[in-house]
Amino acid sequence: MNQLVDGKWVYGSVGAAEGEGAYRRQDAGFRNWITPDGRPGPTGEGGFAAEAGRYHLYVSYACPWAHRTLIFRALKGLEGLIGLSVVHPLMGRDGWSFATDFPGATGDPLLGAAHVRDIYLRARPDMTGKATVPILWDKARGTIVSNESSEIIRMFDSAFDGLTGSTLTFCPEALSDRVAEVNARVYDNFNNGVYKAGFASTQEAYDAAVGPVFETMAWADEVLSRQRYLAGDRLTEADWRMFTSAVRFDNVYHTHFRCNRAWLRDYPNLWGWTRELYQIPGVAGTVRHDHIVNHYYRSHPDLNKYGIIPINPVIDWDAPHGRDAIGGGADDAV
Ligand SMILES: N[C@@H](CCC(=O)N[C@@H](CS)C(=O)NCC(=O)O)C(=O)O
Repeated sequence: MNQLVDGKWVYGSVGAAEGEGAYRRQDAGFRNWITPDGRPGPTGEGGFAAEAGRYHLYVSYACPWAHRTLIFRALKGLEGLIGLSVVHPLMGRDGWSFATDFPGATGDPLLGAAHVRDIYLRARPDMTGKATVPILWDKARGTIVSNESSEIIRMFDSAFDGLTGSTLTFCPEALSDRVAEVNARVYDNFNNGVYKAGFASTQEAYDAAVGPVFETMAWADEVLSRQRYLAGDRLTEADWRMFTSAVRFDNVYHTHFRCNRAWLRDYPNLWGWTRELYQIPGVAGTVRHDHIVNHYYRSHPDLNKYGIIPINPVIDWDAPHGRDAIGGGADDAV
C-alpha cells in the first residue's frame, strides 16, 4: 500500500503489518474536535468553533467510512454550512485523485490539489501515514480538523445545532452504552471484517475474518426481527455505521472480497432495515453505486487483475421495506 513517509510519497509496502497475511487499518492522525464555541472537545486542541462556511469535507462516494460523514452532513442539515469535494472513484498508485472525468467527481476547487496526499502535506509537510478520506478541513486555520470518520460524525451530530436549529440526535444519552457495544461489534467484524477477508493474503487470515462477517449479519438479522433498529427502537449512529457496509455488500463485498456464503438480501430483517435506511429522505443521494463498483473492482489489481466489473444483481432499493410492522420508527429520530 502506498503512503506518505516523512512527507514523501512511497510506493510499496510500509511497516510490519503486511507480510503477515493479515490486513490492519492504521489509526487516523488528525484528531481535533469542532465544538460550538471552540473549547477543546474530547480529543485534540481547542480553537475549532462551529461556524457556517468555515469547514470543508473531502470524501470518496466509494468509501464506507467517508459515507458515514456524508449521511450525517445530509441528515443534520449541514449541506449549506460545510462544503464538499469528491474524489475520483479510482484509487491508483498515487492514491485518491481529484481527476474530474467521472460523474460526481468534483475536483478540488478549494485548494487546487491534484491528489488527497497534497491536502495532508499542506497540513503537515513531514506527514507519515496513509492519505485517507474522509478529511475535514478548516479553511480558517488552513489545517485538517480530523480524518477520523467516527469522530467527524459525532461532531456533526451536535456541534452545529446552534446554527442549524437541528434537534435530531443519533447519539441519545440513554442509548450511548448500547450504541458503543453495537459499534464495537460491527466495526471489527463487519465494517472492517469485510476488508480483512478481502485483503487477506493467507488462507488462515481469510478464514479468521470471514466467519465473523456472517456471524454479525446473522446476529443483526435476529436483533432486527424483534426491534426496529440495532440499538433499540430509535435510529442511532450504530445503524448508520452498519448501513454504509450493508449497502455495499451485495454489489462488492460478496464477490470482490469473497464474502460469498450468502447475500445480504438473504437476511430478511437486515435487508428490510437496509432499505428503510436507504429510503430516509436525504440518504439515497449519498449512495453512489457507480462510484462504489468502479472504485473497488478497478482499484485493487491484486484482487481483480483486469478490473472487470461483474454484472452484479439487480437490486430494488426502493421496494417497500415493511419495517413499520416492528414498531418504533424513523419519525422518532428524524
Ligand atoms: N480511520 C479512517 C479510515 C478511513 C479509510 O481507511 N479510508 C480509505 C478508503 S475506504 C482510504 O482512504 N484509503 C486510502 C489508502 O489506503 O491509501 C476513518 O474511519 O475515517
